[in-house]
Order: sequence, then C-alpha cells, then structure tokens
Amino acid sequence: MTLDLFDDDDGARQAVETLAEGAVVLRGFARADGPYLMAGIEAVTGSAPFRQMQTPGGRTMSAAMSCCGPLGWVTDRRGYRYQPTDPLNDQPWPAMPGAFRGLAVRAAEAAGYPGFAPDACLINRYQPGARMGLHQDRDEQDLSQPIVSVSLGLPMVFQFGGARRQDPVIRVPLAHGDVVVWGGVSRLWYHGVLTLRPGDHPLTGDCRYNLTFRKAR
Ligand code: MD6
Ligand code: FE
Repeated sequence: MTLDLFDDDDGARQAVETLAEGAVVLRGFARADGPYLMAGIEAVTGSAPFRQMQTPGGRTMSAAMSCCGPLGWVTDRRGYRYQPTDPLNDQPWPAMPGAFRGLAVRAAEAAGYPGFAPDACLINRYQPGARMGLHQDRDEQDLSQPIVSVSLGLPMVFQFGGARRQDPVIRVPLAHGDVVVWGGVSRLWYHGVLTLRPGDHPLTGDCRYNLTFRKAR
C-alpha cells in the first residue's frame, strides 16, 4: 500500500493510500462534512425511503438502499439497471444535495480525476449483520469516470480483489469519513464489504452509510 500526503482545505496533512492502480482511499476526507451529509441522507430518504431490493436471483439484499440525482440504481427480478424514477412511486429520484455533489467532485479531483460529473448517487444503509458480497460495478455506460464512495458511521471492512471473482482480495478497514475513489484500470475489479458488527456511532447510531457517486450515462 502506498502512502502519499495532501493538504486539505484547512492545511491539515491527509493520507492517500493507493489500493491498486487507479484506486485510492482518502482517509477522513469527508469527516468534516459528516453532519451535512447525514442531513442530506435524511432529506433524500424522507421522499425516497430506504428499501431492501431483490436481486435478479430472487434474494433480498441485506443493505437497504435509496438514490438521488437524475438516475438511480435499482435491482429486481428483471435485473440491475439505472432509471430516472423511483419504482416505489414512479416519481423522479430526489435531487442530489449540493453538499453531496460538492464533496464527490472535490474527492475525485484530490484523487486525480478532475471534472467528475456524477449523475447518480446510491445510498446504502447497513445495520448489524448486513454485508455486500463480491461484485463488479459495471452497469454504468461511462467507464472512463471513477466511482466516489463515502463511508459514514460505523467502521466496516472493505474487500478489494481483481478483475476475476477468484482473484485474491485485500481487506481494507473503512472508517467514518473515509472516501474511496476508484477508476482507471481497476474500475471493474471485484469488491464487497464484510458483515457489519454492532456498534454505536455518535452521528449514525447503529448504522454505516455508504454513498457511491457514479456517472452512469
Ligand atoms: C460499500 N461499496 O462500501 C459498498 N462500489 O458499502 C461498493 O460497492 C463500491 O465502495 C464501487 C466503488 C466503490 C465502492
Ligand atoms: Fe460496488
């Protein structure tokens, strides 16, 4: 793992860890924005509530999800896709809060991806026992743009593998405020998160939230 340092807005030194070519963790990058991001999650999920979606194979995902921005990611028996409306009410997804977009663009830039223009933000909520198995993020049309992934609340272990499901994985603990930015050659690599353990976080209580920003079209 490579360590680099950058100065944040207050001049504090921050760590950048390289996970693979194209993929970095910006430790604590979103910590100061935590309360604004939580307020955004509450606003979005007031109109597009968290729900546990079905996989095409008929299983219920253990993480609960919502979306904001022009496009939302959904899964049901018909498959995985992006769509402009919430299937619960056929209304457009809530707008992406300004604090969300601003953070995502700054994080992408700090990681070497200037000009990030996300059109979709997936919000995952994990409660104790929830996990996400190894998967690829490959439903986006524009694979030249990175994904920006923000962790809030309880810590969780991220697994990061390779181009094939059976490739070896590294385990990366992600804490409140950490941001993973990932594109380039590792954009389609397999990844997931291990089961969330119980805990209590001052901002999020018994949950971990993850925001992933994508350019889907
Ligand atoms: C999570 N994250 O951290 C799940 N995907 O809860 C993802 O699946 C993910 O963090 C693509 C890029 C970054 C990610
Ligand atoms: Fe993913």
